[in-house]
Amino acid sequence: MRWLRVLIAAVIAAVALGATAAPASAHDALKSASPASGATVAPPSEIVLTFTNSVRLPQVVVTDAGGTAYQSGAPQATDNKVTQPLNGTLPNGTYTVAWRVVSADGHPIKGTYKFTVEGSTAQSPASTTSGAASPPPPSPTVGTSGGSDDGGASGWLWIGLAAVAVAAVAGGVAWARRPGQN
Ligand SMILES: [Cu+2]
Repeated sequence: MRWLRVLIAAVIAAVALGATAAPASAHDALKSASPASGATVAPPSEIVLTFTNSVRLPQVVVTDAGGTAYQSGAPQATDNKVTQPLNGTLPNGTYTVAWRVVSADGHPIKGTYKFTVEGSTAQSPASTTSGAASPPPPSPTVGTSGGSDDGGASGWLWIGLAAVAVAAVAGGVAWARRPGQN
């Protein structure tokens, strides 16, 4: 009945490998934003990001097409909302909001989106003196769209599961190959 032992060993290995392929639990995500992604609006006074769960340690950078930053001060995180005040009245143009937060499960999540300002009375800095604006602070994000990082504990969990799978395969093969009754 050696074939039966090999079959059982294969099943053990398949179950162990299947366990490692189980999907990771979902991260929190950006649920909505004001101004909304792709919206054309009058100059907003602040950016409000609403997430699917409580978030911490928010970073928000709002830049125009020329790279001038318009966020003012630090963003505030209250439960699942992040509010980022803006610096004065935004001139007409397209703006990019880059955000990064730590979600409830400890994973950092980040993303960017654009909105457009119309009907503003403010002058664009490009049409006044150049170089007057302060340089933008370091961007909190290098992503170009909504994304997430799996790292830290999650990475070690995968390594642990892989080790369990390898041990199960080795154990199953050794068991199948053991000398014994025919
Ligand atoms: Cu997560």
